[in-house]
Amino acid sequence: MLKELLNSRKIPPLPVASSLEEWEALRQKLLHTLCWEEYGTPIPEPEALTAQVLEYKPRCFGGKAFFTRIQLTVKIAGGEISFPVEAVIPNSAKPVPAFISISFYSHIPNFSLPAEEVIDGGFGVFSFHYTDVTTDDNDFSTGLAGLLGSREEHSPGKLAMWAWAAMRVMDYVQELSYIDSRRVAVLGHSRLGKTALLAGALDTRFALVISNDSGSCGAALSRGKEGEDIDHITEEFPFWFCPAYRQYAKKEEELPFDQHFMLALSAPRKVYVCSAQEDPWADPVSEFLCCVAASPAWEALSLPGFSSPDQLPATGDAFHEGSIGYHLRAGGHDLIREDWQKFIAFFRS
Ligand code: GTR
Repeated sequence: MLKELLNSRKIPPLPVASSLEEWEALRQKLLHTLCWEEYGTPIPEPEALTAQVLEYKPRCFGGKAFFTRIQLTVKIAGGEISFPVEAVIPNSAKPVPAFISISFYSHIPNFSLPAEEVIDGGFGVFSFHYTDVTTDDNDFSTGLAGLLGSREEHSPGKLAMWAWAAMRVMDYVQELSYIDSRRVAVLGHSRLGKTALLAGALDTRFALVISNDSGSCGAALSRGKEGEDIDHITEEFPFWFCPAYRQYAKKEEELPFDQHFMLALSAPRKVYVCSAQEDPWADPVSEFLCCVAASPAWEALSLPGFSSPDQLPATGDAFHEGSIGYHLRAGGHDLIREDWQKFIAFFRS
């Protein structure tokens, strides 16, 4: 039944490779196509990066963790930008794994980040507010956007800029002695879930890539998708993408890829997709099918892919056995404690 459903979407077959070397070359080609057509060409690496500690609390959550707030300053050819990053890290004798959260909030904890629970799980968490990097609108004259020159057909959109910022946080994190930099996940919800997927595709330092309710142009197949489609999203949020992407509005069938390519770009690392039952705009079915369709990338490398049953999941089901994790949560479009609990369990597995 699932196979038929997927076949009915008529998505392009995913190119795969059986050796890591071949896959990396292919992955770069696929990444280039996705960036060129959808998110815009990647922003170059920075020339310099500095971090200034603004605040440090050696003991929080009863002494289980410490808190820091730093100001990250990044220099690129066009100039310099600066944005704050907050972190809560377990007070541990050994380096700990961590999440980098691309966030709608400026501070932690917050409604979407149960920091104490993350600490208790043995993880640190770094978080930055996405609009501190560049605004979420058509203004390309300020913040990071203002440093990148004129906006052309294939220039990076705002998702690519926020993804770039997550990579700069990783530049900082990988130098910290108290973090196990081989175990750092990138995570975001909704538009920031799309952003997390792109960051994970661009930067293989992320061991796990987590998309929460990212939907259209994130973890959901575009072909046959319910709710938000390319026409809606490029009409309302043209600035998230490169201008050229608009040509696929109502012409999904002409895309040379579908979003399962995006999920596959995380291979051979791990990726997690979370959907919410009352989120038809994102379309949980198209997110689940996208996981099924991305699975061959791992399988070709003799890694476990997506161990899906032959049916759509019931609410609460999580598939943790493979390299792709998935759960469908009851309730609406949100990132909540229950989601974090599943991410933590998956990251540990
Ligand atoms: C919606 C948008 C979605 C999703 C969401 C969000 O308005 O249509 O693609 O990203 O915003 O970011 O909250």
